[in-house]
Amino acid sequence: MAQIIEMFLGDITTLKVDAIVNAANKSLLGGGGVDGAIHRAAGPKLLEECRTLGGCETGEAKLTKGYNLPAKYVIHTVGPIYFSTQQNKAELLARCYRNSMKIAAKKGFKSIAFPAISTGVYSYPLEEATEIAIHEVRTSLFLYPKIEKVIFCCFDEYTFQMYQNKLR
Ligand code: AR6
Repeated sequence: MAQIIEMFLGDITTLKVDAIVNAANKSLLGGGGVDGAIHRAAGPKLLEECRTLGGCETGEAKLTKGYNLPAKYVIHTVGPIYFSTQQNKAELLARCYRNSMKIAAKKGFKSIAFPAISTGVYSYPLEEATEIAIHEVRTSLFLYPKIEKVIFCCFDEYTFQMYQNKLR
């Protein structure tokens, strides 16, 4: 089966895929940015399920249903906070992508969409974060041939351009 990496410019909550990834915080109880958008679009039941998960460590990922979202599931992952993480930032960010792809593979998902994890409120420099995202997704696609499509969802033109350049 052919595997593809696509780019999308816009709101991740509009994507009809098996799972969208949320750039959450350790509490998993919501926040701003993409996290806020996902909770608003999914409805209050998402928060209810998140409360049962006991939070999430940086670099780890946890699964919930998608509720009112067009996506069936949400994979919540927690990226590193760039200026308060001293060591291992790149590895922690890489783990977000790796662990999200691992969950997708385990659940038999065929399509998954990622936001640019950590590059908003958490201030990870976009160029380095993009390189990590692409490298980890490519490696995981090789490991998990049943995942057919990965979408990099970019919320602004600048991020979209960066992914476009790095994907070449
Ligand atoms: N669809 C796709 N991407 C989006 C959307 C959206 N609707 N909204 C924002 N982005 P951020 P982080 C982009 O700050 O840096 C939250 O408060 C955004 O433009 O959402 O990992 C959490 O609760 C940027 O490119 O996530 C945490 O406390 C990217 O998503 C904290 O922010 C990531 O920006 C996590 O910070």
